[in-house]
Amino acid sequence: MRFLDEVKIRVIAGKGGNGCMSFRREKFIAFGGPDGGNGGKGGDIILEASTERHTLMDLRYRSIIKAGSGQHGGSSQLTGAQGVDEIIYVPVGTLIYIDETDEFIVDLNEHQKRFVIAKGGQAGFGNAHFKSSTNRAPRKFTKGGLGEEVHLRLELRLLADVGLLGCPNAGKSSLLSVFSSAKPKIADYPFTTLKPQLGVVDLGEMQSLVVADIPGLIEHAAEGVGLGNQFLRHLSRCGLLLHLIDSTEGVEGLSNKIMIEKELKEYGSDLYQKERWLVLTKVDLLSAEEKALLVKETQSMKNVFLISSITRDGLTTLKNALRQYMCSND
Ligand SMILES: Nc1nc2c(ncn2[C@@H]2O[C@H](COP(=O)(O)OP(=O)(O)OP(=O)(O)O)[C@@H](O)[C@H]2O)c(=O)[nH]1
Ligand SMILES: [Mg+2]
Repeated sequence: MRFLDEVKIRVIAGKGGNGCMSFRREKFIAFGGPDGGNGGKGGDIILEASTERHTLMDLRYRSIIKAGSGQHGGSSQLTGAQGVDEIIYVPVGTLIYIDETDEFIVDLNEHQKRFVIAKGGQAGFGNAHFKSSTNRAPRKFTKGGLGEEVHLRLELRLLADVGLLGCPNAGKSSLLSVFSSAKPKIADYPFTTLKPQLGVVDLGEMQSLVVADIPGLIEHAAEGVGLGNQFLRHLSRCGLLLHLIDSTEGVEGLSNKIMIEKELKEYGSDLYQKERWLVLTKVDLLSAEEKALLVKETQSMKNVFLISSITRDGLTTLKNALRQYMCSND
């Protein structure tokens, strides 16, 4: 299944029901008077965030979404029923934009947060409404208004505290799998991860944090190469990025670091400016000398961690640092 994190839809709120033109006809009453009822208001289009949705996938097949129309008014002052509202459920973290202008409208960043994106048309008035002391038999009535119509772009940005960043095969998903109860796919070929995944890391003492694992990045990702930069947006809400580098790559690993930093810069200053820690993975594959050399090389750098998701080496140290980071950012 494809992960869909951007979708365009057209929403049309319901039409208002027309007012009715009618006069009371009763056997022994000569002039019964106007009794045409008002129409019902058209249904609204409402967007609502839900933790039960994880992608925008189901909206892909619903490019036009309409709310119910209000019913017309009837005689005997009968008011038409209101049109049924249409509620569109989206994942928590969905941003709503007007497609044509790219105007940002709302960030549905909390479960059950709602927003009326298109209002239903107003109800028409029946002729009874226009009755006055000077006009006792109005023939006037109004039609219901059209519902609002909007073209929207919905963009999903995952809500995570910490984002994992790195080249394909760096060991991102492996770290997520030992850190959290998430079960991402892990394999020794690049681009195993095709869609972002979240995992909750238990830090103890009632504390937890959400980690986002995104597909691997390669050179020119910011211009759309590989799986492109579409997934970088999911890191935009993370406070901290863990930059994972395969420690067995040696010097080449360092050039990958520079490459990824370049991609971040090109994607936008926001990501580049985020706090970033260096995590050297797969240290179980290094000889004692190689490991010692790596420690020496990175000695002067701040926030460097050497880990192995297989032997669990260094994981406690990393977790403790994350706990401290979360406490200081509370
Ligand atoms: N020996 C060893 N192998 C590891 C370790 N971490 C990951 N691997 C292996 O490295 C390969 C890639 O791991 P993944 O976790 O799938 O890497 P990824 O960064 O998620 O890769 P993409 O999803 O393709 O971007 C797999 O074969 C893992 O078993 C580790 O700490 N030690
Ligand atoms: Mg992966």
